[in-house]
Amino acid sequence: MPKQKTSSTPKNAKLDNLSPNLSDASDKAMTTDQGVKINDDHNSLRSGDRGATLMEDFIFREKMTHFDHERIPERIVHARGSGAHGVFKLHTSLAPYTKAGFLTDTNRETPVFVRFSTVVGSRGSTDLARDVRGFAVKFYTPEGNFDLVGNNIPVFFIQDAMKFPDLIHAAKPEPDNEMPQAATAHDTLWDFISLMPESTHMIMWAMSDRAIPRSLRMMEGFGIHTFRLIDEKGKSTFVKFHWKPSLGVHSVAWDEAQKISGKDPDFHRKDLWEAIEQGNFPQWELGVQLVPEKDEHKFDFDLLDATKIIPEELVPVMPVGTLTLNKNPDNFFAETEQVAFHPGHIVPGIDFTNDPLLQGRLFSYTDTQLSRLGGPNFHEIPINRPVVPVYNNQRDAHMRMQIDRGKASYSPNSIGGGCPYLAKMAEGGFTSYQEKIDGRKIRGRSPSFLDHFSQAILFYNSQSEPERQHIKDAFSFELSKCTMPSIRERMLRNLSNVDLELAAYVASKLGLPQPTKAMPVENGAIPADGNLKDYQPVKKKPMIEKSAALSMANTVKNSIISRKIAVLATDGVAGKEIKKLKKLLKDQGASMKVIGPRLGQLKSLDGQPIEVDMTFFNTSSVLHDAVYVPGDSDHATALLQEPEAIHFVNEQYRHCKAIGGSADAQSFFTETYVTDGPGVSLDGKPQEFINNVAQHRFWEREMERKVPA
Ligand code: HDE
Repeated sequence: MPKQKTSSTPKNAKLDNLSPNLSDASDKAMTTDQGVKINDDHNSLRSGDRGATLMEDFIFREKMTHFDHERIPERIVHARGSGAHGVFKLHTSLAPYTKAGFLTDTNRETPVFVRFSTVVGSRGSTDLARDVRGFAVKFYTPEGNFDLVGNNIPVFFIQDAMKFPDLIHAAKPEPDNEMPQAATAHDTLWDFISLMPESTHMIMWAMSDRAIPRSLRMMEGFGIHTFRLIDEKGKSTFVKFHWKPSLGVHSVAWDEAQKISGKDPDFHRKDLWEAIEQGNFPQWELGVQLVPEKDEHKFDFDLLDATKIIPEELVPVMPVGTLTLNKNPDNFFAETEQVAFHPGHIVPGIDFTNDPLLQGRLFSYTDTQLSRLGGPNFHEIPINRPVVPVYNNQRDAHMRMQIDRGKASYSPNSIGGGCPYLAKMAEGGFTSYQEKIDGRKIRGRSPSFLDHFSQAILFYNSQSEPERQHIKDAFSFELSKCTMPSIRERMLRNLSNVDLELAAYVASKLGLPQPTKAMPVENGAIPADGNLKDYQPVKKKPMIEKSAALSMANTVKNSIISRKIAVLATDGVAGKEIKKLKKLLKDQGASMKVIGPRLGQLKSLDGQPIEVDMTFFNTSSVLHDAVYVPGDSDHATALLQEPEAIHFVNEQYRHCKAIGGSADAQSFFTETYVTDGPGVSLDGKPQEFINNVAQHRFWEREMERKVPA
């Protein structure tokens, strides 16, 4: 048997804290877990050719035992994820506000590991579910690990962590039949949402296209909660963290998302992996919104309320550094699955606020790792290990890796010379911000948390016309899947407080009477003997009417980097045209795939063979960003023999993508729904086509013409 070369570790950006644990079996003999070389791994030990297997077969038993225990519990939420390594480079020092080295030292490159995730689905569920995306970043700093455990939506459904188990129980598949998987369009979720008016702002985002991203590389990220930055002197400044993607924020169409879920459930995961393999390293700018301590109460919302944003018009986002993802994990399980994030992993220079959602999270994340990763030593798993050594008196427990020397495992001690000693502040010892707190012990909510609609209204008012239509359609879709009329009606009452036209549209799709005025809502958060008045939602006049940053229509649209362009072809295609287009696209960072009736080569008009990358039967229009149909006219007519090619182009039209064609491919287009209009260039001008690709989508097309693809 020849020795097989296995894939070896890529040479770039190997993280120092992982390297002692990297394993590469190239040119190595197989061994047992005890290091004994194995001679036969295909046959178990048995008594004679046809006899029973022997208990003494330690090689079989070890292999099978390990296999039997391969799975660990998946995350309760955010089970489906994709990770990547990268680096964070600061360009603007925040030294006036914080002493955290990675936010003050512009010469530093901080290694990071990022995990993106969906929230509701199981580990094997589809990437394109309508859902919030997790955006969790672990910074391995010399002062210890800092985790920014955020989402791609800047607010959250609930204000108090106490309601999180309820929210998740409602969102997950229903308990009697475990359906539907990775979907919110069902009774229990909307039952809960309709009884929790505080969720209205977030549900507007979740029903918007933000919940169906084109790519994990094209999403914003948000720390959501207000945190604190702490400077050398102990002064605190409130901060919200933002990630802004260099490729802009883009989404797919809902019909497309549902089809991708069937055609390629790994669509996002694959997209991230391939971009990194191809050297199209995804990038984000880290931005901060800073609010001086004295301005804490200057807004018409509470900074501690996680259902609110600080509009960028009130406090601009200051870009401070760049995150670049440049290396795929070597092993999904060891890294992406075992990584343990925690909003409580902070470093000197950063501190918490009293946001009741954040406060609850500070308990939950360590607790969940105990059952998910099997004990309190999960920080020793290579992906979780800080890049600095760890010294303390924590000892023992499952799977302890560190071998602590000496007799002293307590403090104070004299036997160990008092070590590990306590670090003074001047040498980086963490001290908590000394916030003054003076209050009664209560279960309750501050009246400053009771405005549940103003920012939902602000969000809706800030959307472009097509974005609003998508929100209307999403509510109509989701609520139509609820079987209980009372849930739909209650939800309409909440929507009537956001926008009457929105509520009326959804009502019309649900066959319900259209609300003509804002209707009273039910608030399930009212305690049994609580003061009802205190818990009624209040509506304030928002400080601004619209915020440009909330609409994806205003995002970056200047690049075709990493876009996937389909070229439909069959025998007789104009080969030179394809090659020219391929070069043009490649020069501008996009990739082109020839899609034909079979794998192998096509005979081109000019005699040059054209390699087919994908076929009409193994790919789909929804997996490509744009389509081009080359000439000449005979080829275009021949292509009409492929019904999948016609469907391909119609579907691209329906999903509002750029469509290009050779001037002599007209005969093909006459048999499709594609004639002219925004994003359609059929006169063989490749640069015009490329400019259209950079625009991402032409949503206005949906308003004009419906295509039954
Ligand atoms: Fe999480 N969340 N969460 N969450 N969360 C978890 O921790 C929790 C919340 C977020 O890629 C769990 O390791 C509570 C907000 C991300 O590994 C768990 C509350 C935000 C990830 C948990 C929240 C998040 C998690 C499950 C309400 C955005 C995935 C497995 C107070 C700011 C991290 C785990 C990864 C994961 C609890 C709300 C983001 C159970 C109690 C708000 C990105 O500990």
